[in-house]
Amino acid sequence: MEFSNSYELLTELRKKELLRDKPKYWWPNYGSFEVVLGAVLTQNTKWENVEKALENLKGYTLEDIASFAPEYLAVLIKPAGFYNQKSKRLIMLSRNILRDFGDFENFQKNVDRDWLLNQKGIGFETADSILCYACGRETMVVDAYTKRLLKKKGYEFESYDEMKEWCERGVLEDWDKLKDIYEDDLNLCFSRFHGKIVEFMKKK
Ligand code: 39A
Repeated sequence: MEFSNSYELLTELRKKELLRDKPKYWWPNYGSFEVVLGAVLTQNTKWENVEKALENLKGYTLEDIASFAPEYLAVLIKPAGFYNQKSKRLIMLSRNILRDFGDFENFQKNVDRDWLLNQKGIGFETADSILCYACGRETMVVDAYTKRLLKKKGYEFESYDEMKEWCERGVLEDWDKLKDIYEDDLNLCFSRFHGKIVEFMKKK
């Protein structure tokens, strides 16, 4: 695979039909509170373990998680690892969402990256996952898969944000060629681009 900017990388990945059987925005249950849970649970573990934990959380709302005892939530999310730490962080995050935004819909509309980065245990990748896949914002997630793929092709970056900007820049510069494919929806394009990178690297 040869590319000299992120538009060319996306074009190469599109030929591989990596998301054929996946949801439209790739992340399951896009636009829901479950995405927030998944974004925290996927830290330092495989997605397949996150799926097991999410299965145990099916039907629980933001309000439920905020009211759980840490020991109870820890048992439910055990498959995702680091369960005591993740349990406390998810409860605190849920309580802070309710305190500062009142409900999940208001959180989706009004949260920003700084608010997320100020929450315990939320770094750049988790914050951007929540913004992109739970809140529908025009921002791209990059991760260890992205870093590994780009490094193999000779691209190395000083920071998370530099790599993210490289991924976003090529798409924005050639948006006239992409906008019809992605229904004039930049969030859809960034969602699928990240998803394609992950699915491509998982097959390697
Ligand atoms: N690593 C991952 C994933 N692998 C994933 N899916 C597959 C669906 N998600 C949503 C997040 N991180």
